[in-house]
Amino acid sequence: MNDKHTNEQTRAGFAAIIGAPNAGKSTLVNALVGEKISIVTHKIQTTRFQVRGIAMHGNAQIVLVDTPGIFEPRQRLDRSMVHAAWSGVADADVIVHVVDAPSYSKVLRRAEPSGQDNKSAQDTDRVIKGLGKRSGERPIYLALNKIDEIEKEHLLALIKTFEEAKAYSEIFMISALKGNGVSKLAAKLSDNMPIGPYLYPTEQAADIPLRLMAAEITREKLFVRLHNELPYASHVETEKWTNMKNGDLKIEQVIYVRRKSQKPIVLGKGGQTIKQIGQMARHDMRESFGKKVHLFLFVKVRESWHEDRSKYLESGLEFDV
Ligand SMILES: Nc1nc2c(ncn2[C@@H]2O[C@H](COP(=O)(O)OP(=O)(O)OP(=O)(O)O)[C@@H](O)[C@H]2O)c(=O)[nH]1
Ligand SMILES: [Mg+2]
Repeated sequence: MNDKHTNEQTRAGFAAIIGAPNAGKSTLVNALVGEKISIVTHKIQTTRFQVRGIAMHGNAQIVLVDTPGIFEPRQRLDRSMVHAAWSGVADADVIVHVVDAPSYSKVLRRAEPSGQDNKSAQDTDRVIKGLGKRSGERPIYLALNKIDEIEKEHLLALIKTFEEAKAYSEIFMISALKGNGVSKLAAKLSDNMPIGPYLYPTEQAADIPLRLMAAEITREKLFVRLHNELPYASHVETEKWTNMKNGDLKIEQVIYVRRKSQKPIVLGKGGQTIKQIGQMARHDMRESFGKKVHLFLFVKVRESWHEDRSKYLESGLEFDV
């Protein structure tokens, strides 16, 4: 009796966040959750697998499914990432398509878009096409992101273009980074969650194993610290996780690179680079896990880690797609 009463009052469901690489999907998920649960970098293809963030909004629980960017896949890891992104859409109650508004606008206006802008616009068109096939009866919202970096007239022109396409239930203008428009979007998402009991404890912010989250934190620092020197050739694995007697955490991780020549890049002169990566990662881990962390990083060369089935499965990626 009591249960039924609760069910009528609460809402819970899934919102898939999709879009081209670098659109700001993970930034948006973090903003909606109110905590950093998904890693963010200035580089494309940061997110490699589905990460679930959990946001409470009034009496609604929104499970946000952050997905890898959708792009033209070439290699196995690419295919698995794009597959993971679309499968996030398959189970969702609502879909949010995030678009980098300044970048897309540049391409439409032919205002000297960069190669990356052009590529990103093609990826955005790929998402629009893919959504057309998969929408079903569900609402699809467009989130024009990074409005802190676009002029108003260009934004209005962009909205008009998308309105004419009639592909979206509603268009939102947001800055995931600064927070503009985020709560309005959250309200809309919560209204569209199906009525039902909560899917997670209300205080839980993420559904990702802690070992994996720790590996993601280190991968973010690796990307941030090494910029273009180590493009996607790395993978991080938490090998050992020890709860120490004094309450601290001991975390041992391996950074896999594909080539021998990449190992000294990660280590840096006199081990300086890996030391900095470790310091930054340890800082974030302390924030995320609420405990002092003793972090040990090792670098190993494994030419074919990206062809290793187990490395895919542990992060929930499918290998044979
Ligand atoms: N100016 C501005 N930058 C933003 C905004 N949202 C995200 N960014 C930046 O855009 C870059 C990419 O953000 P991410 O959240 O990693 O993008 P993503 O869509 O998750 O990227 P992938 O995981 O690679 O597909 C980062 O440098 C963010 O700081 C925004 O509202 N305004
Ligand atoms: Mg991401």
